[in-house]
Amino acid sequence: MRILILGGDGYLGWPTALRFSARGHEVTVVDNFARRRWHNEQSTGSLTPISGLADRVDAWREVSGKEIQSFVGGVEDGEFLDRVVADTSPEAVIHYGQQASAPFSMISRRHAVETQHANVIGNLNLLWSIREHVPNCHLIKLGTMGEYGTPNIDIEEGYIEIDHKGRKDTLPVPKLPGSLYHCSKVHDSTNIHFACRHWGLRATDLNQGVVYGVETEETVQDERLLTRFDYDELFGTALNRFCVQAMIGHPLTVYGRGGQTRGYLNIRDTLQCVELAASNPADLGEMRVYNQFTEQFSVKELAELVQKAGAEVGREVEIKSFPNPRVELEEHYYNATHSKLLDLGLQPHHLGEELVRSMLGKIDQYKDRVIQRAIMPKTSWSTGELHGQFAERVQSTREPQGAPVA
Ligand code: USQ
Repeated sequence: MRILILGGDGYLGWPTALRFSARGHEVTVVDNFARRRWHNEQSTGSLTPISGLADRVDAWREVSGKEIQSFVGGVEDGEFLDRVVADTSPEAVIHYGQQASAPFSMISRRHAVETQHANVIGNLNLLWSIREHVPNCHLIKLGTMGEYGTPNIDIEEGYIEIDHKGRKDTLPVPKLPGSLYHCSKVHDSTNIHFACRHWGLRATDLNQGVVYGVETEETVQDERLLTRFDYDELFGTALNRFCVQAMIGHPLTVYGRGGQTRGYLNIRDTLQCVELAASNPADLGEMRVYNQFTEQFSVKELAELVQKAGAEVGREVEIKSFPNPRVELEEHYYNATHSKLLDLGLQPHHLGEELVRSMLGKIDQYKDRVIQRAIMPKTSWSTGELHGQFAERVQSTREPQGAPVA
């Protein structure tokens, strides 16, 4: 299959490119190195020493004998993207090429605008390029579980049957995004749904949970193939951050009460899910939605898991509650359906002490590269005195109504 991967230099994009190339697909990657630039702006970086894209591509050729084609440019540039899509004529486009950090989108107006411009306009450009050049192509779009937020009812996979005043319809699940980044993904879903309904395009929106892990089958084959691993307050995600904190003797940064529950998955399972979506394309005119995660955890549960695994490798790990920089529910009901990828054959890697121990071992190799200043959160969802009162009000008006946290 001819596969175009947007964001092919990133944490997930690069290992995805390797996976499809290893399986014999014709892979092209596009990236504008925005993540590397955003790290430079903050004087932070990947824990793992990552090569430049051209060096990675050369290393992969040496290791596997396979070629990955690459283009440098941004999806926000519609003419550039149009040329790439016309030249490569992909059968599937996997779109990771977005600003993926919730805290980044909340730093300032500039960061919010940059996020929504990169994400919403980039995705819109892509929809037009597919429509113009490859209308049969399957768009595989990385969405997020955070589009749904934390409603006090079960979360369905994209659509919900609603019975209202005696009439029924199946409609997109209502969305409650928790950051301006998450809002951008909601806007993308609306635009993709429109393009499928009105232009007959085909798409799979993969509403992914929080990803953790350092390695995949292909990246372990050569140090030059390593993918990036972020642990800073902006781009690092909960479990990855906790593992780094454990290895450098920093207290685990649980925000607030730690009851925040999300869906999580291993980076190896991201690759499986994307492969399953690509080999089972949506129908023309259809926007499928898959909830892409394998297990639910609260932040507190993750911290306790890292503490236990740390003890097994001789580390005394402290768990500490820090004032929550975000406005979010810290105790809530959470039960999200996630059966469609399992039905297609997903074999989850479950998170346990053994897996965390292996992450800690890998992180230990690079712990001297950790920039301590990058760990503590500095980005507040809102500012000023009102923040605390508002966050409290959010919490008290939306306490769970008797239902247990699943
Ligand atoms: N959290 C802590 N301490 C930390 C970091 C995070 O308590 O040091 C808490 C957050 O407050 C939040 C939860 O952990 O309640 C998850 O935060 P996160 O930073 O791991 O993930 P999030 O900001 O939600 O975003 C990440 C990815 C994003 C993806 C999303 C999936 O950066 O690209 O879309 O996970 S989901 O969470 O399902 O929306």
